[in-house]
Amino acid sequence: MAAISQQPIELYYWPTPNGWKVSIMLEECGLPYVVRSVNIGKGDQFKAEFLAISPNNKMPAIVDPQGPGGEPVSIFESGAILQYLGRKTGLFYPSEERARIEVEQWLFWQMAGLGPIAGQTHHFRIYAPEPIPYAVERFTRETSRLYGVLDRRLADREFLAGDYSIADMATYPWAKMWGRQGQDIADFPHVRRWLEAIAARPAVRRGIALNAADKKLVDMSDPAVRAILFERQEVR
Ligand SMILES: N[C@@H](CCC(=O)N[C@@H](CS)C(=O)NCC(=O)O)C(=O)O
Repeated sequence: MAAISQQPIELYYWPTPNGWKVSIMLEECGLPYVVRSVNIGKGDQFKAEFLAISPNNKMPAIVDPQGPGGEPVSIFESGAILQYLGRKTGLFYPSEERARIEVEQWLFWQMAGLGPIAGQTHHFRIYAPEPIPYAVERFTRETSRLYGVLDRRLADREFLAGDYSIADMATYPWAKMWGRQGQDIADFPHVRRWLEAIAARPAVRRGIALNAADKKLVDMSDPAVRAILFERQEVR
């Protein structure tokens, strides 16, 4: 393992699937960290100091006071953070090129596929102000297709890409929410087995439990919260 920073990493975080990817990785690696809460229901993601780190106004983000060359570095986008932490620690992200390609394919499959599609599925099934059947069907069906891809991938292997890796950590927090995505896990037995194996990991439990009570602070039926999350376009 590479030398690990003794100064805690600052984790800009709110307890959601994208936040959990990074809290799980930090816990798995045993890296010291401190949480900087980003209450996305209150609009913390639009504060100038956060935008300086994460210009896309989304968490998670990190600041590692001992980044490359011993100098601080900030990173946004959960996939980039997982890769960085994997390189920094030498854990859960192999350095051998073929093994790394395997992990990256599935990491990017989550980042560009399952995450955004399942996010829209949540939106149209749960948060849209009125039902739009075409959108609900379109995203639910595409989510089903992605679970099918995941199930076939997991049919003959324990984890997505070789050993347990950042690809599994990125995918698990979204796949564990299959119920909200209109899926029946009985249709995907290999996914179910994999979800259970990952859920049993103590570091995963700690990562998912991180500041879990904060979730109650965001009431998605509150018009002010909905305006921040679904209508706000610019920094004011
Ligand atoms: N691609 C980004 C997505 C992050 C993301 O969507 N974060 C959401 C919460 S899960 C957020 O911060 N939303 C606040 C907003 O949209 O204003 C990543 O993986 O880091």
